[in-house]
Amino acid sequence: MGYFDQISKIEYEGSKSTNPLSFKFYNPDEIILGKSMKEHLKFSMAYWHTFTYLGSDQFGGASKAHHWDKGDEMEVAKKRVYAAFEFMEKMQIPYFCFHDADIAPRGETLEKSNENLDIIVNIIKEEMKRTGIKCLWGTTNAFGDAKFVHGASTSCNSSVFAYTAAQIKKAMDITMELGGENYVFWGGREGYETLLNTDTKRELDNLALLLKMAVDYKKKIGFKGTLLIEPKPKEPTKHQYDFDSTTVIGFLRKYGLENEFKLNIEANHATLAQHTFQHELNMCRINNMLGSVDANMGDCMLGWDTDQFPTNIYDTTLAMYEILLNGGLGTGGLNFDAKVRRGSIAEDDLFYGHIVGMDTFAWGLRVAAKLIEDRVFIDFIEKKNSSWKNELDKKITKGEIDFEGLEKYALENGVSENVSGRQEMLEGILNQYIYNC
Ligand code: XUL
Ligand code: CO
Repeated sequence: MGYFDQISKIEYEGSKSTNPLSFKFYNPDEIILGKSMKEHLKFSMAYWHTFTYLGSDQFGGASKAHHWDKGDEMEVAKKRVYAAFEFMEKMQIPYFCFHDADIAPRGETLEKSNENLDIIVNIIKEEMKRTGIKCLWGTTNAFGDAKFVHGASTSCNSSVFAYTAAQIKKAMDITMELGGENYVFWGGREGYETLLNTDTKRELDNLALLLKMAVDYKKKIGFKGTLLIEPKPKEPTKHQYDFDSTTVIGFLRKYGLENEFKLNIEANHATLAQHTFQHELNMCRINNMLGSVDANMGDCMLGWDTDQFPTNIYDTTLAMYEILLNGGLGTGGLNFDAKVRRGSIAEDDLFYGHIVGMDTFAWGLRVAAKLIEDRVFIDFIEKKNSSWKNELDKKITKGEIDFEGLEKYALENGVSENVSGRQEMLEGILNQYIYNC
């Protein structure tokens, strides 16, 4: 007997299907630009939102009572593994991501917490073997517990720095044991509330020190996965140090860590930083730093991280556009860091959330591939920049001309005519591709 006996495997039925428990656009084996949809998209389930989050918010407690959540903490943790793998199998989701604290209860001591982790990791390993489902990435939760009140690696308390390192060490060990393809750093408490009590220089130096130690440890144990940093501008702290992609890239370069890390870009974090999802992906792509994606969306009426399932086709199209131009995500994938709403209390709501997310990305992939095949924006951008293909261009880009030379050029030639940016025309074409694909 399983935990979702009332639901059978979700299959592709096409866009006209009236069966809500089917894929309308996600057709895993369909080939797009020479690769199957499932290879392009590498979907992953976030363990925390799907199997640990029970609906609590600032104003109320749990709203969801999952029927497998019965027994003591360890029994619940074990049952959740079986429920999670059955869910992923039925959803055709080939990967999962986890925090240490999602999969096993914390014990009274670090030793006890690690013991609990080892027990659950063994069960997860068996389920991975049985199903062929893989681990996209693991991480540690160094933000929830009271000890992280002043930060984790950025804490003013050096014993908290040590504890953080110990948690990361164990989380990296188990991620490696589970064959994880990446390891993520999201600094939930690595930031500040006020500069009146914060030594930002020391905190940033310490964050870099911790990351350096993590790189050393990765090499020592032979972990082959990619290390990823996940930017977020605020929440839970007022200002998070890993504010957005360009801040993180600058930080990594300052401390000589740019070749050791890539970035995990989350859609809702991008919009909290007042950027589009596409902007963040684009900044990573042009810096060769795009590692993986936390696929979700926010609510533009709200100023916090609502972590909703992605349903906006415009955003997924432009996200997949950047991902395709990047040549894919390498070891990364599309992790649904998304939760069904507090009021979505039925167990099958977990399916509807993932179905709409997978379908929206699948359609986005299809549109993005066509936009690239037809070179719609590529050719336009090339044409717009065509003035950079003359003699002046060569001198500027090769550093063969200085201010005096440029002044001479300006005095002799003035400025040639500008071309139109044609934004509205391009937006119309984008809509046309979305409708017709
Ligand atoms: C928080 C968030 C995290 C990270 C992993 O906003 O996105 O869940 O993805 O710690
Ligand atoms: Co995330």
